[in-house]
Amino acid sequence: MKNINVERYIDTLKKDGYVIIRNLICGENLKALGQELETYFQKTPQSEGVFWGNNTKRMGRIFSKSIQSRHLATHPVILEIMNAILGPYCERIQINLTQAIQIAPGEYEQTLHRDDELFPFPKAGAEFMVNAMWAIDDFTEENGGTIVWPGSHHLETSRQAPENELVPAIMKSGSVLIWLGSTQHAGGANKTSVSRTGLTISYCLGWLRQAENQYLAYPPEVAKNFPEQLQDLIGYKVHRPNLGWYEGQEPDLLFHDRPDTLAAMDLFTPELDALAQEVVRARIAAA
Ligand SMILES: O=C(O)CCC(=O)C(=O)O
Ligand SMILES: [Fe+2]
Repeated sequence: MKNINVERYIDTLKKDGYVIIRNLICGENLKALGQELETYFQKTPQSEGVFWGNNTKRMGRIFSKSIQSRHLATHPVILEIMNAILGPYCERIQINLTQAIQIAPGEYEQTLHRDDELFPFPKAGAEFMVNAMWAIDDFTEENGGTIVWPGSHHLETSRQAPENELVPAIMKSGSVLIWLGSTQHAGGANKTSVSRTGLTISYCLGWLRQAENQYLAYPPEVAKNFPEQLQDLIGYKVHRPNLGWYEGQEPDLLFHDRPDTLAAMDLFTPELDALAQEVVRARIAAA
């Protein structure tokens, strides 16, 4: 792997609300990824609606459609960045959604938005989600490269930005654009004669509802074949304390067994566990 100064990317992401990491994947892996996605794009109808676009194809459930995408989701550089931004607000981060996006010639510029508008709750300075957009094709100003409003994560939500403040994320195939859920951005208009393909892998705080229902996208009989790190990110691990259990236990037990009844267990953080034990000890001592 390239020697990458991740700290520098994290600093830029916090300051500008977005960052581009150039050429993070290349060669055979990149080619295979493009081919895996293209096979499904050929069968996928156009999306519908003014936000998702009528001249765009969008498909989810990407970890089932592309083996390469599983490596991208757990890329150590990406996870270090995601954990740096989201880690302070949760016990573990999780996948929010996967969406491959193919913007066809003639598509209009998308409405400016913040992706974290999904979560209608005051954010109090916290980040709730962060997106990674992998460029499958080169992203240019003309072909629908994502448009970002730098610094907008500090501003009020607006559907319009001063024209000279919008920046197209120009990047070569194999690069990745990362932006905060609070950064205002949009898919660009495609003014060329060929489509632009990108793959979004979005991450969020482990205690939120995921935009793409991960347990329906990857039920246990599917997810059991994924690498363990990806299984955990999808959500087959409890967010401690006690969020997301199956019969009071870790949901990844379903990869091996499906017992009819189970003992419910405390699924606490070590700190909470120690505190709970301390309370009981003190009660016993006082009795
Ligand atoms: O396709 C893109 O470049 C970005 C799309 C986007 O921001 C979205 O659909 O939320
Ligand atoms: Fe978006």
